[in-house]
Amino acid sequence: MKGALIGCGFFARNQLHAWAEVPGAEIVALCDRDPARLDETARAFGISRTYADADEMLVREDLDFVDIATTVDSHRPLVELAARSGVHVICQKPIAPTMADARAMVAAVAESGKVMMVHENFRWQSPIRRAVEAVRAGAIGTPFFGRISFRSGYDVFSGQPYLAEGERFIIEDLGIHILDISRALFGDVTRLTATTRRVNPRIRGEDVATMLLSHDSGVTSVVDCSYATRRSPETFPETLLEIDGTEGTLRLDAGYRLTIQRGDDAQVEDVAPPLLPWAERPWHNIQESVRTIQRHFADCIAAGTEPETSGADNLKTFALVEAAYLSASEGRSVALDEI
Ligand code: NAD
Ligand code: 89Y
Repeated sequence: MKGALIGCGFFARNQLHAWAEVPGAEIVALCDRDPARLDETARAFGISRTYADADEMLVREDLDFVDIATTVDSHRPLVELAARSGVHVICQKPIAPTMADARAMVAAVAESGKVMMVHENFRWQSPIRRAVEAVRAGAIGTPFFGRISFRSGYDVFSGQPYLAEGERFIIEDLGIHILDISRALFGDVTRLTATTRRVNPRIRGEDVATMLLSHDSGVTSVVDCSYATRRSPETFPETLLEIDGTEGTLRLDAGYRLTIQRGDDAQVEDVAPPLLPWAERPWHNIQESVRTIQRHFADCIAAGTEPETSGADNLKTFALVEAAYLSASEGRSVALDEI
């Protein structure tokens, strides 16, 4: 499959490195409206076909898919362009600024008959995947409680300065991943309650969020995230898990240590992700998941199947984001069918 990447910024280089390791897919063109970033990326990855304008690129290039790695405001126009052009599309999270935009994007691609996947990669991190598979296989019986926790003091603003500027921050940027992990573990959600705080005075949005979720399956989960937590060890970008089931417990602790306890028997496993040759600590966990999700996209297109993290599936994760902001602003519990 021939693809083009749109948006040559901070995160795109991970996607480009990963595409080079996806069998059957190749990035043949790049697009960015910033000429310096476009040129630098083209040189770094040896891709000579470059465009400042995505419409022009889709007219001139013969593509099978586009990979959208721009920030959220451009996602809807670019996904709709991909749909009009009849190509498969991967779009970075968060899918859109609003639920109405997100629904329109998914509908546009569905109408075109092509595949849409959201680059919702945290559930594809290998330590998380190991935990999801164990829970789905019944390793701890039927789960009834889960805590999915991401707490850090890592400076994300130096690489992604726009994160300090938006009215929304941690739920839209990071909580979205953690909420998606909760869905991957326990299924869809009926009700959510959230509180938010801003601790860092130099940013506009909230940097702490605590969410309580009731899942259709009967599980109650606590999803908490913070970029205002200074502690040792600094665990960025690890998501920690604590899950109780009818037959045992599962914990994913700091340092990628997975413990599955059934009765008195506790099995401890080191599930640290590999350090790919182009990756760097501490981002290697996220970087490996980029390769995994992109391989999943290519495999689904080849097999004619729907990606696990399809656009349609991601509407349910994005609805949790919207419900969390609504709950926090109105100080009440929100039913998901209100969103
Ligand atoms: P960035 O601002 O560094 O890069 C975005 C690039 O897109 C810029 O170079 C900009 O010029 C270009 N661009 C914007 N609109 C365009 C358009 N219409 N046409 C062509 N080029 C356009 O942003 P980033 O930090 O790389 O983040 C990009 C996306 O990736 C965001 O949605 C962010 O949330 C997401 N992200 C995901 C992860 C993850 O783990 N999944 C991690 C970091 C960032
Ligand atoms: O943008 C965010 C993401 O998706 O993963 C981590 C991050 O880069 C900073 O919170």
